[in-house]
Amino acid sequence: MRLSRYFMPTLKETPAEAQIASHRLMLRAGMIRQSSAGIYSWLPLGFRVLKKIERIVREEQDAIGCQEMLMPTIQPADLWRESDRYDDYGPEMLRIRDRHDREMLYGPTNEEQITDIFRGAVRSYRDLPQLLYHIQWKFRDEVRPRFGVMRGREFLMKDAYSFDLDRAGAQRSYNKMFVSYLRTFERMGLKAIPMRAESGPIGGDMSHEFVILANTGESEIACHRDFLDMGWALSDIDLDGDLQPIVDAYTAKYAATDEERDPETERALGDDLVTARGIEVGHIFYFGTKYSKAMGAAVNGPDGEDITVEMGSYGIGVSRLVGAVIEACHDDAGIVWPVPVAPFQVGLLNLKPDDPACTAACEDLYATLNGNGVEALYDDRPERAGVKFADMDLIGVPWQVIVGPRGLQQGVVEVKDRGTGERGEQSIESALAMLTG
Ligand code: 5CA
Repeated sequence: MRLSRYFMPTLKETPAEAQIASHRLMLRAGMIRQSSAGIYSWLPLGFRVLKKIERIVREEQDAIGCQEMLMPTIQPADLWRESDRYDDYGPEMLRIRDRHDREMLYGPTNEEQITDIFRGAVRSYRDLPQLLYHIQWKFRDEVRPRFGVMRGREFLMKDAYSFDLDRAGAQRSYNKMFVSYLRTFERMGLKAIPMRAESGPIGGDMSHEFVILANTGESEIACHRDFLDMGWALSDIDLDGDLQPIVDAYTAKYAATDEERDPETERALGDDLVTARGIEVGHIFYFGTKYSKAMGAAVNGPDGEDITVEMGSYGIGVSRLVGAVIEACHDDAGIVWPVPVAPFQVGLLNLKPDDPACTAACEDLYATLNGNGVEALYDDRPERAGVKFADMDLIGVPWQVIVGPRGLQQGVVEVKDRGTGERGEQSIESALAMLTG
């Protein structure tokens, strides 16, 4: 992508309404624009990151055999009356009437919708277990939408639902999701700690929140110090095997969100206790037959008897994660993207676009990077070098290749690692070998 053609409306001034780094940086880097309170448009740069995050989430859901589908954003109110949640949900639910005066709502989550689909389609215990998910926009009319995409009213969520014959099966589904979540967040360069959590309006008796530690987080948490430097080596796990030992290992030590904190355990931990703030990026629930019973979702068992299915639901805040990654990865100059979620891998800075040698070298580099599938953002604008450095630091592309006339005379370009700030001169060939390797 050529920056001269790219729609990336950066801001020099810090927007007054933004209180935390991620909100500030997303506005300044031209990633999002507010439409109304808690509702945002995703501009090209922000949308690229959203898609990268969505893709990692999707790959890790697929890896545990969870099947992707797509349910609508608008749901009929009657479904929510069946589960008794229509009145319970209160003013957070956006209620709509269609032209026939039918009561509809913009879905804040999809338990009712998926249970309705399941009960109409699945008859036999042989068809279980089932794991289904979708990645779809949700609406919750939050009292205090704030911090940009972190607490929005419209937000993108991955929500998955499991259907099992019995509690042991439901536990296996829960464990798959638990491990999948650890892997998902690790791939984004984040360390998300699984914490005992309250299950809230969703109900149920087993629930974990996945929380990233950050000073600007909205949740107050407490955990054992060991979580801070616990190794997260999860790539070689057999996802079809018994995952209970892994779940046990990650839940053996104390980690709890605010509502679940236990003063006695905390006293006993002494110096091993850490209290901190965090961002909830995922939340998983086992709720047994709460919805299946209310809505009549049962299958025929081996002896012809009716078995009400055991369910769980599993959410990831996909759009919130964009902000959460920035909270975890930024410095005074701007965003520092972890490579897997970076909007581009390489920023190519042409320091003198009116110099034919510089431009020829840049065009060559740009074509080679593109040809090797490396996503490059080429700053070919007729701007001062200082502006280019500041913008590229702000948008946080992991590698910068800086091309200027003086270096070129010696046959070298400068390569900067945005993460460490290290910069060094290299021949064009060795820079390319490193970036395309
Ligand atoms: N039905 C369940 C699981 S599918 C559910 O809705 N869980 S939730 O309420 O915890 O939401 C799942 C995730 O969505 C949260 O962990 C959080 O990361 C994200 N989320 C929730 N509310 C918002 C919001 N207002 N803005 C951005 N992300 C949100």
